Amino acid sequence: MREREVVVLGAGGHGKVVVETLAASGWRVVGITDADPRPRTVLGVPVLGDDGVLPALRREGLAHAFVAQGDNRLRTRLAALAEDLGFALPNAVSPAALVSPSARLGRGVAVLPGAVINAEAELGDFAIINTGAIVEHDCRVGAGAHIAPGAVLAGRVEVGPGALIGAGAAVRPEVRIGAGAVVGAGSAVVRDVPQDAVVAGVPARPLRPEERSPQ
Ligand code: JB2
Repeated sequence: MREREVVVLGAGGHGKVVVETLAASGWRVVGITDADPRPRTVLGVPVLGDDGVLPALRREGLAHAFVAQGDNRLRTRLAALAEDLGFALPNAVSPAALVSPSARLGRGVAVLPGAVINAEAELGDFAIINTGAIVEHDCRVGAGAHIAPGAVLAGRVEVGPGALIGAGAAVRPEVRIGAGAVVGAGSAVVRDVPQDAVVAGVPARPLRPEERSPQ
């Protein structure tokens, strides 16, 4: 009876989108946890408290959790917490996304409305493919990475774990983006980006620390 029930971790902007995406794909979202535990509803779903309520939910037989945090590190950390508590982490795949039957998805992955995942692309655990993003054939998106709205990864691009590809950025075929790197919104990435680098612009170039906006 409870196999299509899920709790969502995060009542913010991403949480909202995830709640709708899960509901549209046949899940019943029974509640949300948030660092701000005040009772309220988000799109009609109750905020049950902070993550301290998760063990009780698990004991009551709830088996699934989805971590809806845009911050890559926090999302990955909370996913480990939820799994340690014994929750399974399903994917949230919008029925309005196009996912190739040959694409491979890990667990806890969000594929939001209008996203396209093409042939034999691989999406690592807890990745976000945000609204309208395109992940072309044979791309590999690492665990905990985020491809922001409208970003385009051309064929065979590799995005390392925890990297962020900003909204509307475009990445040329076969380019490799290192783990934890950040690509600014609207950038055109035409060469490899090292681990933890921050790049932006057309073509994308490294940003000095004082040029970076706070994340
Ligand atoms: O440890 C936590 C925790 N820390 C912060 N556990 C839980 N369960 N919740 C936590 N939060 C809560 O996450 C905050 O109290 C807040 O309600 C929520 C984060 O909301 P916010 O709207 O600031 O960010 P977001 O992660 O939902 O969305 C960001 O990333 C998305 C991908 C925004 O930048 C969005 O615009 C973006 N689309």
